[in-house]
Amino acid sequence: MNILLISANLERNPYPVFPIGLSYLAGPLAAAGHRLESLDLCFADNPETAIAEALDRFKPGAVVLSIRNIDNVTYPGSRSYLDGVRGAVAACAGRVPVVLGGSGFSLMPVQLLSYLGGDYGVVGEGDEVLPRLLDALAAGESLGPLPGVVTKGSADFIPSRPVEHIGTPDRRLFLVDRYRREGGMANLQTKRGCPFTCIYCTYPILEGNRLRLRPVADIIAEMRELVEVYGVDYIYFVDDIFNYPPAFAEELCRAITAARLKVNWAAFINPGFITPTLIQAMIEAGCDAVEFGTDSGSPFMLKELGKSFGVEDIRASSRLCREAGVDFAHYILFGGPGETEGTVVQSFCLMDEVEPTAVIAMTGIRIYPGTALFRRALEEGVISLEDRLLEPVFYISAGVRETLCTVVTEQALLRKNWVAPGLEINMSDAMLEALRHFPVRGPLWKLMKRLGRSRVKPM
Ligand code: B12
Ligand code: SF4
Repeated sequence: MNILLISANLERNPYPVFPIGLSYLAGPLAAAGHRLESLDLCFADNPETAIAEALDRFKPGAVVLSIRNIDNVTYPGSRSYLDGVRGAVAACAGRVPVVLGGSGFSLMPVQLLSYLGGDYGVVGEGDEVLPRLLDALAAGESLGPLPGVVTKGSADFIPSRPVEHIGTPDRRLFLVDRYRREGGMANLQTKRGCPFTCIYCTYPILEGNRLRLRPVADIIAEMRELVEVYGVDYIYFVDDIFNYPPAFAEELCRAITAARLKVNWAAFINPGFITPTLIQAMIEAGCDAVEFGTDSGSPFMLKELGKSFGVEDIRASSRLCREAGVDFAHYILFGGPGETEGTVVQSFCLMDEVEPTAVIAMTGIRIYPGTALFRRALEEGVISLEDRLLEPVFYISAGVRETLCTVVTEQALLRKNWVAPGLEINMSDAMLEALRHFPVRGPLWKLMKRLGRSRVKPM
């Protein structure tokens, strides 16, 4: 069967992100005998016209539409992408069966299938479920309940089993070079899953809480292909946590070094699992920037948010990065349960002390079904069971609900290394567009160091 793979992600901030999820599906679908074409709406002048043209020419038997993001998870300044996705689905509807999937879709699959108007949805990993679904459609079989599949009108679904052998994405149909030019990098996944239990986080819901590691040899081969075939010189590892388990991260870094690949890279890091040996191994392997999912500088808030590390880990891991000369950013999430002006100040103080290259601050925490924060918000009456949450609702603790944005704005403006996307501090669409013209490789926040040090003495 002809299958059209559509990436519906139009977001170009902080930079256009290669549709790695869809490229993971291309291999298994081609192996099942389907003929594939891809259409990336990020670079289409008019997405709906581009879809109509592709349907007329390629005449697919099914459309596979990937929904990476449903909104920008930013408060204030929230932006929903759902109208655009709905338009893309409508451009196919009635002409060809449409299967929806992707991380954004999987967060609220039943509601989204109904709202967006597709025929089928796949929840979570599509590598094994999607070929099964398309085989059944191609054979004209009536669909019994397939694990991982939501069908139009159904109110529930049976969860699928996690993929045991994570393969290698097939990028041949996709615009690797365009993303390299416009986004500056490629992306790569070394494992799936997160065993931790931060109260607001969807990653364990999306990828499962059991770690599944890819064979190191497969990762090296994929990196080599990116560098030698596609001319990539910067990679972002999209793992939920790159440095967990630490032994695997170290083994991988040693293998990257041994492979002598001319490539630099960045990744999400947990402050709890960094040792001098690991950071050295990372740097030798080409790492030049890390992003810590720190969330708070307050010991009380770290506990409330369910973090697996404490303030001492934040201090120690920051010191290791500074001494090793690797750029590092801390992500701070303000407004969680129990946040007060006092705990907000503690986060500013700790960041002043550990002097990261950049601090990325979010005000308010988006509430997603299935998380502990969702249950807490229900108990507190912040949301009700009737709320669909397709349009984002943000949790902001009662203690700072009225003042959070003002306090964070005042304090962040005093510091040169703070970025607060929701408050447009050191980050706006126009600024990102301008920054892209600088010769920076890797995350744009690395440019913050050119702005010089903070204007305040540590609080
Ligand atoms: C790494 C990451 C980033 C990195 C990306 C770096 C890079 N160069 O790639 C950075 C930090 C830049 C980033 C930015 C953003 N991100 Co982000 N990111 C992630 C993360 C952790 C992994 C994404 C990934 O690559 N996964 C690996 C691939 C292989 O998995 P996948 O895409 O999910 O695909 C699988 C399945 O979903 C499925 N599938 C995919 N498509 C389809 C289609 C069909 C039809 C089917 C059947 C199946 C299917 O099969 C695939 C293989 O199993 C996810 C959280 C997570 N754990 O998923 C958030 C996540 C995707 N990000 C999210 C968001 C919101 C953003 C931003 C908008 C945030 C912001 N305001 O800046 C931006 C958008 C950037 C952009 N231009 O699109 C949200 C999206 C949810 C939402 N509310 O919309 C997520 C889910 C995190 C969350 N909050 O829960 N992100
Ligand atoms: S915030 Fe990080 S460590 Fe915590 S559950 Fe999410 S991915 Fe895991």
